[in-house]
This record gives sequence, structure tokens and C-alpha cells, in this order.
Amino acid sequence: MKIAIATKNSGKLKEFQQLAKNTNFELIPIPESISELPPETGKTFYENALIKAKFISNALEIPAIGDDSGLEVDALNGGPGIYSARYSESGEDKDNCLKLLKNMTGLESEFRDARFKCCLVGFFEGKIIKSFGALEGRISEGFKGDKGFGYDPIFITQNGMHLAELEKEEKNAISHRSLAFRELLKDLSKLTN
Ligand code: ITT
Repeated sequence: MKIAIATKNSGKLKEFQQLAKNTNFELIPIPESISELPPETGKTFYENALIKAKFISNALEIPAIGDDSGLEVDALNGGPGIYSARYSESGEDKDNCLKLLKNMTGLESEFRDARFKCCLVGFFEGKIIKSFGALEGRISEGFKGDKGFGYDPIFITQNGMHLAELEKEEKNAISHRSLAFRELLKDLSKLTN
């Protein structure tokens, strides 16, 4: 079964395609002709993931999955949260990381706790299914690693590695996105059987 992944983020797309290997689902990117997703006007990860999934499912007339995700930092009262992609002025991964490091300057490691959150919404012929995943860790004081995307170079997992040091299979074994995806697959399989 073909499912569109309602994202313009190539880092997310690669992770999904890896996650869907050995499943009955073929995850396809959105076509170049769709240059932008609608504005993320929701107040929660769920609302924004639904906006993306519904828009792409309606546009392509096939089922779609939307992913809204981000980083919640305790010292920033849960920010940047749903604003993670728009945290710095440019919205570029490197600038977002630099701004976060700057805003946490001088904080000792016990005050640097953070977690990635991911909400996935599947939109299937008008039916909505949703799932969530989280990955606990803390924000480092500098960049390390060249894999992954987004905030991966400044996020330290509970085994002490920066996420950007992990191979994609290693990240997928623990990530917020993979946890949410595995949950979604269970519901999806029920819907499609
Ligand atoms: P789409 O809306 O097109 O899917 P986006 O990058 O704008 O792409 P979001 O609005 O969900 O997606 O923003 C997610 C932000 O959180 C963005 O800055 C990502 O880099 C970051 N993020 C999410 N998952 C991440 C992960 O696994 N590793 C590192 N950063 C992540």
C-alpha cells in the first residue's frame, strides 16, 4: 500500500523510508509540484501533524502521514516545542542549534534536560489515527557528529552519545519518531486488514 509522507524535511523522510523497510507499506515523498505545506497554525504537535496529513492526502488522493516534532527543553519551559523549526530567524538547522546553545550558556548539565517529541497522524480515507513518541536526553555545550539532521548534533542521549554520532539504524532503534511510527503501524495494520 502506498502512503505519502507529508513532509518537506529530507531528514525525516530518510528515517521513515528506513523504518518502513520490511513492511507492507511503501512510503512516498510528496511531489516537487507541491512546493509548500500549509502554515502550521496549530497549538499542539497533533494539530500541526493533522494539518499536514490532511492536506497531502486530499491533494494526492492517497493516504498520508504527517509528522510534527520538536525539542522540549526544561530550562526553557518546554520550548522551543512546536516552534523548533522556526526557532532562529533563518530556520536553518545550524542557526537553530546555535541559538539554543546561546540561550543555555552557563547552565550546568543537571539543568540541560530535554526531550524530542514526535506526533504522527495518519489520514486514511477520512479516518484519523495518531501516535506519539519521546526520546529523553540533554542539550550538550557544543556540536558533535555529522549524521542525522536538525538538533541531532547538540542532543546527548542517555548513553552519552550525541544523536548525530549514531548510524541511522541506531537512531531508529531509540528515536521519538521510530517509537511513534511503530505505534502507528499497529493501528494502520488493523485499518487495512
Ligand atoms: P515538515 O513540516 O515539512 O515535516 P519541519 O522540519 O518544518 O518539516 P516540524 O515543523 O515538525 O518539521 O519541525 C520539527 C523541528 O524539530 C525541526 O527543526 C527539526 O529539525 C527538529 N527535529 C524533529 N525531529 C528531529 C530529530 O529526529 N532530530 C533532530 N531534530 C529534529
